[in-house]
Amino acid sequence: MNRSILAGISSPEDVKKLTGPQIEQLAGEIRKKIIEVVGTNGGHLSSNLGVVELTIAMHRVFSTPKDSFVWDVGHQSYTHKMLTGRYERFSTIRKKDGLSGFPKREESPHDSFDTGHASTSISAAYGLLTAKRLQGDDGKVVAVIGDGALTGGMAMEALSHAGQGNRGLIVILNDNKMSISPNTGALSEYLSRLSMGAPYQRMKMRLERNLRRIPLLGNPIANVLSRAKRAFKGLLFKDNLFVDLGFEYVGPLNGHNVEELEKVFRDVRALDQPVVVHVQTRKGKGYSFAESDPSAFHAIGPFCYSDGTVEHFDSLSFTEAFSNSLLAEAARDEKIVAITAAMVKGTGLVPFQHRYPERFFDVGIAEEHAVTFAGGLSAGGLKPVVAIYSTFMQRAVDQVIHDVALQNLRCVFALDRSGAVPDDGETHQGLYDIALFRPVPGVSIVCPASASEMSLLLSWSLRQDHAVFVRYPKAACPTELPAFSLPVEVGRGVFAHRDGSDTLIVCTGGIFAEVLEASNMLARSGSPADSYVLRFVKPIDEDYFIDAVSDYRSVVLVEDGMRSGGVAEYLEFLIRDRSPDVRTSVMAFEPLFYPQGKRNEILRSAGLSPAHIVDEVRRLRELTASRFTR
Ligand SMILES: Cc1ncc(C[n+]2csc(CCOP(=O)(O)OP(=O)(O)O)c2C)c(N)n1
Repeated sequence: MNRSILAGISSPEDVKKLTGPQIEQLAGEIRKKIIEVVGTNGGHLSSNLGVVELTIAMHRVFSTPKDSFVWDVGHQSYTHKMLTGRYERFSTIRKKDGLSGFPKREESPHDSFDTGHASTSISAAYGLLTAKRLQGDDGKVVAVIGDGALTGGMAMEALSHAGQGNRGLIVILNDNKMSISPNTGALSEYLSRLSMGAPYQRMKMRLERNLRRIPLLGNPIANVLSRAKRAFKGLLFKDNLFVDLGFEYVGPLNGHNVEELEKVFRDVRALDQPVVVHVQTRKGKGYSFAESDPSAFHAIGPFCYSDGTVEHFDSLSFTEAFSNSLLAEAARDEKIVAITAAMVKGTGLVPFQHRYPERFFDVGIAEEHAVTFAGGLSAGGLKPVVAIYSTFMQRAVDQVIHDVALQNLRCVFALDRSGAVPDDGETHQGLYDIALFRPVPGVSIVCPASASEMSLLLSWSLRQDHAVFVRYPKAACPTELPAFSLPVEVGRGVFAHRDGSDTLIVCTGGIFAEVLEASNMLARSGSPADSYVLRFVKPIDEDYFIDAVSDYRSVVLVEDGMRSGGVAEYLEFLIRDRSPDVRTSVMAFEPLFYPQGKRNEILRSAGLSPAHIVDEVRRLRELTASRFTR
């Protein structure tokens, strides 16, 4: 057995010294490690297996941190992490206090920009490059972007800007024909058509580089040739979007051939023009289960190596509850259409897609477009349901305001992964949606606490003539309670438990499971508290709410979103104003970025675990008791 090469790599300089056979061995070891660690911790498997050779070739030609790599989304950066001194810690990836599953500047000088959301890499890379040049630094900057992320509007905006800039930005387009699911849209078909002309591209680039080395005459000749080439290529290969935007274009290349990649990267490194290097890779390469179903292994929980099976949980998730409720509504109303921005599986829309293909739209990684498209569908008489993770909906705040709310268009926004989001870290937390959308005039926000509330509230949402957000966490639905089946009354919540306690816990639906656990702990200790689930974050029937809380001595308000701008903060003001004798306390996320961990770890670090809720109830009770005995 050969000695491990991977274990001996402490920096990219070590990668540069390897011979051909050693590189092959290294690629095998990296794949093995990725499969082993993702099998244990969960993570992004398919995308990482696809870029092993690409990353090795990049590190053999470029030298980070003098040169900079910007990984789009960053979910494919595992090989980069292992080659840049993080092999020893790799098994901690995505765990609390461990390595992040995404690039992080604070983690390593080799990570030049934090990513997590798609389509940012070209903008960030162009910014880094411009900063380098303006400060006399000749380091190279490489953006690596997938064909999925290229469908995002930001990527197009950045190409348009950087193509004009004439600085040597290098964009590696990692084309595996997949987003999470097969990539959609005209752009993806367009990339397939670009597969002609690779040898021509390489020959031309070498010729141009050699010409430019000739003193005096070289540059003018190369410029004439370059112009002629564009006209010639226009005839031969029709147009090329990247060339039209001002980039040189090379490719497509075999993204698993390190030698070929290296040669081209060396050529490209010497260019001082923006260039797109089109690389074709196989998503999931080297693990048969991931190769045959890359989508299933895109982002995956712990799985069994030998048969690729994932542990299955019996309990119904909020995503499944949404999926079922939407199907039931869609069967009753053919005006309902569903939209996703490249997250058909994650948002639970696969059954809808199969049952109603003509009423289903995957718009690609294009949240802004998804919302305005829904606005158009709504103005045209349909009932759009846009299912987007809370964190990605941040992209579309203006579209909600300008293209939906302002025109009072009916539209349902299903915000999956609201609240504390496990494993992915700061970039993926769903903590901001309430504070972002509560101030928007005319919209409603509802938070189901269970599967039956999901069904009732989604049904209510689809009967409104304005925009409604339905927000719910990545979690199992808690046990049903009779209160959750009570009919929806606008602006009013329901008492989950009411036993005449002097303390009430008020909560948003997404954190009811933790409130329930806290209530049980309090009941077991002989000092129960009542609990009230808001259902509505907006609107709030203020009179009804004040009536509901004013019998209590103390009220603890718990919210799975930011304190600032949240509903709990607002209700606390309301109580202080209208029922000043009631002592209140708000438990919500503080203005911090919350790092990765399991859901319960994140809630614990935010002071929102069941034990924290119990402590807060007790603290408030004691304060209240001392006030009343004084
Ligand atoms: C704004 C935004 N929307 C959605 C996602 C979820 N997401 C993560 S990776 C991915 C697919 C990326 O596809 P591609 O860029 O082709 O990379 P690949 O995984 O195929 O290597 C999506 C949709 C995201 N990270 N950011």
